[in-house]
Amino acid sequence: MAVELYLDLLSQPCRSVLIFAKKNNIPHEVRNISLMDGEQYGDHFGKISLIRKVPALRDGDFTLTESPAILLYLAQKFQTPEHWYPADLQQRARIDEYLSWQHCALRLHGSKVFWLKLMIPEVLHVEVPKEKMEAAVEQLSDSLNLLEEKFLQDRPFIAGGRISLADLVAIVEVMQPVACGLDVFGGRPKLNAWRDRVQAAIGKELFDEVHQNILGSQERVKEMDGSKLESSKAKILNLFM
Ligand SMILES: N[C@@H](CCC(=O)N[C@@H](CS)C(=O)NCC(=O)O)C(=O)O
Repeated sequence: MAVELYLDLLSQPCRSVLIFAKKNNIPHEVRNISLMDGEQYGDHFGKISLIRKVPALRDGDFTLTESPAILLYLAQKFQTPEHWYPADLQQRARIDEYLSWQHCALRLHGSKVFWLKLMIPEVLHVEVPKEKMEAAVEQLSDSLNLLEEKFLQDRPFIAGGRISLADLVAIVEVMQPVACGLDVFGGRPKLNAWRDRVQAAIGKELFDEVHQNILGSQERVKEMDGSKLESSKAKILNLFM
């Protein structure tokens, strides 16, 4: 039976889940939840996830939230190739270490730049002070430094010689600030080379297909109706400003 994946591809963790499912030929059906239209607050989605965030998974009577948990569930249930989450204790621990770190670092900082540079001024029509923007770019830069210096070091991928869940979760976060026009890879040859390896391991076609929406954001904001975000506006500003 196919698992149901509740996704909005503007969301980084949703992209990692979809890439993983497609790359590994996991039988799945996508249920689109448009965050811009507030569909996460609907009655049906409330039965899938009380947290009301995407991604979420339904497998028969079983429901699951949180992308690392979903990725690990899919990897174990469908016995995906070992390199995604190797049996070796220390390689596995390296992946767990990255997955634990990234929420409050690369994920938070990349999202913040995306919202401050694009969504808040262009869709919510709130001016972002220059110092706030600069501080957010600086925080993101610190996280990217750690990705390069601590997590990658001189290895081709985070856990060693092959792509793992850690690289997948990392690349989708790195692409978020790229989507608002920030030159994330400039002056970072190590990050550039890693991105190329990750893209090649995923497959360029799949990578581009899943990132198509988010990479069109600078154009799409022009048509977005900010009033749809009115009920979440205070929460968003509180989180990022
Ligand atoms: N820790 C969660 C984060 C999920 C999350 O923050 N999802 C966002 C989109 S990236 C969401 O659904 N936001 C909707 C909302 O907060 O209303 C994961 O890794 O899956």
